[in-house]
Amino acid sequence: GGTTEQKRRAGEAAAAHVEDGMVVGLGTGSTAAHAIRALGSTVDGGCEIHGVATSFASKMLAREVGIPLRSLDTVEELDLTIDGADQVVTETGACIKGGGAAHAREKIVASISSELFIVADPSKVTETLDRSVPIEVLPAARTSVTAALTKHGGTATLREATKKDGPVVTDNGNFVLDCSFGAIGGPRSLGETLSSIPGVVEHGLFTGLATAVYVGTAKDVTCYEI
Ligand code: DER
Repeated sequence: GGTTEQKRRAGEAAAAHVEDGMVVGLGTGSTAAHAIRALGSTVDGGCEIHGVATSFASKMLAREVGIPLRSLDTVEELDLTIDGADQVVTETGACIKGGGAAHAREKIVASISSELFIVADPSKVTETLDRSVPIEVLPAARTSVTAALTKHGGTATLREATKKDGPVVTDNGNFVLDCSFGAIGGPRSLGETLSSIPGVVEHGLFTGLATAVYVGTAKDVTCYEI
């Protein structure tokens, strides 16, 4: 993965676009965390915004840095969401998310935001998505979904927790399958296939959502408008 400096530059560059009065989606992960911390300083400076968290993690960090929060079920639309990615194609904004198992709520928040700024370090940038795709599933459907994914050429593994016995359990109480498909030529159509499998709550292919990608380097930031 990237360095703290690269992540910080990406997060802070995206956060700089937040204006007074905005409702801002607060992404999950270490890169989005830099944006959340930057927004905490903006709020300290008198900027009046409301944040909508995408996970317990981002909610707790937002509280820590003093960003007033709205719960997702109280908003119909947001001005801007800032979130990270596990892999991103800077030309199209297509990305794989879900490394933090927060992609179900992240996608809801992103889908009702006017703008979605993906923040990343260079290690996340690729020409073709080829990482495994995180798929949140109802626990009861883990076996049936695994079988369906195999039929679609995927190889799925249940995401085991490290500091808890048994599988990772998402903030929504579900399991995560990490499914590799090799190089993904058509992320939108693969995403539609994954969404059609009964028991799939949400997959980590984000297409047609990002409006900009901020890639932080050691010295500066590159912004790719989508
Ligand atoms: O879980 C997620 O979607 C996160 O955004 C993740 O993909 C990126 O986390 P990172 O910024 O810590 O690499």
